[in-house]
Amino acid sequence: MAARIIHFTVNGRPEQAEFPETCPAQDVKDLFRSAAEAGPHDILKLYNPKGNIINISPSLEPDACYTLEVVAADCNSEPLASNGICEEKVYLCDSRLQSLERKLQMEAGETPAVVHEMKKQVDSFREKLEGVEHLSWLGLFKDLSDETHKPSPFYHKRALHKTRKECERVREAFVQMSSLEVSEDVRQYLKTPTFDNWQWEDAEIMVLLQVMYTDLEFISTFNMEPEVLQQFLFEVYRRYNNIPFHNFKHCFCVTQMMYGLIWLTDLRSRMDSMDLLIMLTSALCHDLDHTGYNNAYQINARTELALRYNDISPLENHHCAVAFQILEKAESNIFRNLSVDRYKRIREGIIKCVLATDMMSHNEILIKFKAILPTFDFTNKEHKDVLMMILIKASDVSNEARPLEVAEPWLDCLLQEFYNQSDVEKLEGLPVTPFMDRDKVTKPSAQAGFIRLVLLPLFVELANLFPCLEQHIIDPVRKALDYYTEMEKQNRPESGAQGEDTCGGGHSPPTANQTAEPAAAAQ
Ligand code: BYE
Ligand code: ZN
Repeated sequence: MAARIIHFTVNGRPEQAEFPETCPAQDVKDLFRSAAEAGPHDILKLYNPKGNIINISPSLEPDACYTLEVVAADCNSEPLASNGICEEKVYLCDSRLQSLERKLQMEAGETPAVVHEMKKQVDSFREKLEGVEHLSWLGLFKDLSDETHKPSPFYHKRALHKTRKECERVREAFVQMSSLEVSEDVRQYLKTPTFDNWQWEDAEIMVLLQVMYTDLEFISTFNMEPEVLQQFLFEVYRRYNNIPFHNFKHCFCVTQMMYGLIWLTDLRSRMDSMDLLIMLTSALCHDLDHTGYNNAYQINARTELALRYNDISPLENHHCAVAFQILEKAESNIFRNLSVDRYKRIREGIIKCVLATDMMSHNEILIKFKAILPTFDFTNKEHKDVLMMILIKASDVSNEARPLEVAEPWLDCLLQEFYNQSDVEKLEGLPVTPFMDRDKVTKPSAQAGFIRLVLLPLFVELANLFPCLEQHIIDPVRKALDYYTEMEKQNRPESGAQGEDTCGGGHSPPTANQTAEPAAAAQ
């Protein structure tokens, strides 16, 4: 069978095709398509030496020299010029190849790995959102209720405040109970750090707070009227929000630890009752109207509080301001029978104590305390001020000094509040606080780090001044450290195995930055 050889150039490159004379026209076309490296959707143009477009067919002349051109089906691509090699042509060719590659990738259904990874992260975040009730307005929350929520810029403030009904119920129960005598056993138990807050209802807790004011003889010493104290306690109860951690029960625990420390260290024999009144009332008020989002969030989200307080301890300033709003009302002003001078001193003391609970100033206060320890003098006002700040700070973070059954649920509550914040930070595109990120923090490693780096150094200094705390506070805290260190080991995959990196590397102690508020709270 006679073969025909046709000469042509494609992209300036000389080529020759060979096919039998009886070859079907389609085969010849396919042959030219291959020579031009053209895709199935590309258009081929064949020019004869005169420059006219002709059909690609078996009857092409062997002696002539043809020119083949490829036109991309993609109308954005320009046809390739046919004569000579120049930079422009190479560029066009390259961009055509890229567009072809993209098309091929899409047609072949090949999704790049990075897209897979992003999809996984989006799916997992959606799953998390589906479980967050207060974000239900997003339409993702998996709940049977058919209530429709509208998007609101204040969604994180939803269902935060106590309802009127809830408050009335607790107030009635409290007023009824407050006339009952609290047994001597309970009064003694209330003075110990082993006290279990989880056994008591809110109204009962208010009675216990009343017992503290009574047994420290504040009512008689400061001429407090029982109804005013009750109204004050009720207002305090009312202004703590329904959030996982910084709620009324936390306020009670901190106040109860302060009360316990006063008795354990026999502070009544070393400080005057004004100072004790300042400390107990500060503890009671120290987290008023906390919304469950820390200072870093307030500042990054430019909340009303951050704007009002110019980013300076917005939360603590707010807690304190709410306390004095309550005290501004005569019916709930427990200091209303005190002289102006005494009220001034109390106000100054409460402000100092509540602002000291901002963990941003943790190191500063601890350093001051260490410096005065060797010459500590209970008659020195500056020394006393630092001690009062250290005592409220210690009470505030003292959960781990309590029995394990009491302390562990508190840690779960705190992590719930932290995780919620980081979820909202992700949703709002704000910087995510690392120790609050549920993808980065594990309970045992975070808490072991916190105990080692924050709790023990604080309590050890305090025990230098009050040696009895070694037994009542430091021992249980060390037990908790062992407990979480052991849990951390159990959680950790066998050494050598590839495991999740948790909170700054499970094998080395996490840095204070990742586990504690002091450094991490910095923006
Ligand atoms: C502190 C600052 C703000 C609010 F994740 C609460 F490991 C706290 F960092 N408190 N209060 C008690 C705590 C505790 N923080 C931690 N453990 C506590 O027992 C550490 C955190 C769980 C984390 Cl410091
Ligand atoms: Zn607190």
